[in-house]
Amino acid sequence: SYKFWKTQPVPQFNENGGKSSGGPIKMINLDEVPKDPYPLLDGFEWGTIDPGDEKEVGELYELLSNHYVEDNDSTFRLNYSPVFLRWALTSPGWQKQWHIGVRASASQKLVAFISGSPANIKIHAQMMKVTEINFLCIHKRLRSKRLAPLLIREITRRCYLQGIYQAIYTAAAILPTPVASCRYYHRPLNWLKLYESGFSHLPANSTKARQIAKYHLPSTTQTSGLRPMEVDDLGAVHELLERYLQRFDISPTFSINELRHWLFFEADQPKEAASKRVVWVYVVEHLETRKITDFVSFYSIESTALSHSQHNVIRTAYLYYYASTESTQNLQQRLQGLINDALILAKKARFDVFNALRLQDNDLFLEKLRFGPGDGQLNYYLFNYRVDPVANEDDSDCLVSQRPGGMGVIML
Ligand code: NHW
Ligand code: EN5
Repeated sequence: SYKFWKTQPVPQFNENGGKSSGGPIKMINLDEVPKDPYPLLDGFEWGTIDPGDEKEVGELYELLSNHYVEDNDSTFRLNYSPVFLRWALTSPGWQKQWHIGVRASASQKLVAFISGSPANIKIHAQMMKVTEINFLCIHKRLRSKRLAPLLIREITRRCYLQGIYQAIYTAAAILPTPVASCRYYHRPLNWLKLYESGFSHLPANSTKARQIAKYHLPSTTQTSGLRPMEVDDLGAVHELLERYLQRFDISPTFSINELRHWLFFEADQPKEAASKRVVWVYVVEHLETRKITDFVSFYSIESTALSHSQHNVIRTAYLYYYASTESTQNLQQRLQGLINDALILAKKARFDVFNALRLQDNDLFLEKLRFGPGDGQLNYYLFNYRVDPVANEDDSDCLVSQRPGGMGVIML
């Protein structure tokens, strides 16, 4: 019945048939924003996590690796690495006070967390500074005590005090009210391991050998001019991506500096972190003009296998941003080639599966490249902003846009 969410400036499920027009839901009066943190449960205190402090990142890693998101039947739990967390929490403009922890006063043990990171998004023609909320997590023994609403209220308060009145977030949970809802698709790279760990089933009419053959990939990439992105490509990739993202209903916009962080964070990492790489980026350089015509990227998250099996972890590559200069009539073929190369490169980097959501232009290649629908969906939400009802090509009875091309935002 959404006792908490009913009180928040988000569109409610039954709102006047979706006729209200787009814009902020509530104007925030700074005089009414509390200047002090909300009181916590007895025995607990607010703290922050400094992503530059190895010990504190270790504590956050410990909390998330044991208590963060699981799939519907608890076969796997997402296991974001410490380097990944540092990457996610240190984008340009990040603030320590938006990485909020809750500690047990006596032991100082970290028992809950929520993070906010600054971002800019474009909704239709409207540019907006927002906070991206992520890594909301409560220790399993502290669940169902209404601590989540408290964390959400506290980060909201801290955003308001910084003059940020809107937020974007994703969740598998269904809350009032998604702006888009995207299914996960999975492309096996190491089918046998996925099968042995309960990630993939053996279809009734197939055999292990046929499944392995079905997902076989060539050992070398096929797009001519494809190479790892270098720092000097940043300007070209920035231009390419900004142009490509323009046509989505909701999309992020990046400064060059932000894009350097999201695509080139690795370069700043100590050498010993190389095995824990988080993001892979490739560009296509035209052999004659030397122009960058396309790029593709993916990032790494492991999942812990929770039921005893011969495998402890699944290594997953997630499709991240990509862009192409190809015009509509050639885009499909171009993307099929480009993403297939990403599959080949991910397999070489020893990933077990390649994930993508049904958004952006992914419909142009998912089926052809043998991605299959997963059992999970990701819902996208905006806080304190109503979006004009979005045209829906799939299902006119559904409030939530399933139109794949409308969503350009990717969240980690
Ligand atoms: S989604 C990942 C969320 N984390 C997990 O699923 C980890 C495992 N689960 C847990 O740790 C990515 C707990 O179950 C959590 C809930 C913490 C999920 N988002 O404390 P109570 C993100 O990080 C509502 C929002 O008793 P709990 C995005 C629920 O509907 N609300 O539950 C985060 C109910 O409210 P209702 C969620 O199980 C976005 C209330 O929480 C939710 O002990 C946050 C119950 O609270 C979810 N994923 O803890 C919003 N799951 O109204 C940001 C449940 O129904 C908003 N709930 O009574 C913007 C803020 C910034 C604004 C700035 C302008
Ligand atoms: C915050 N920014 O449900 C993000 N994963 O489909 C947090 N299923 O991996 C929110 N259940 O379908 C994250 N295999 C929300 C996602 C939560 C995790 C989640 C789903 C997504 C998932 C797998 C494993 C299911 C295990 C049993 C799945 C089928 C693969 C098959 C391969 C061959 C072709 C058909 C599909």
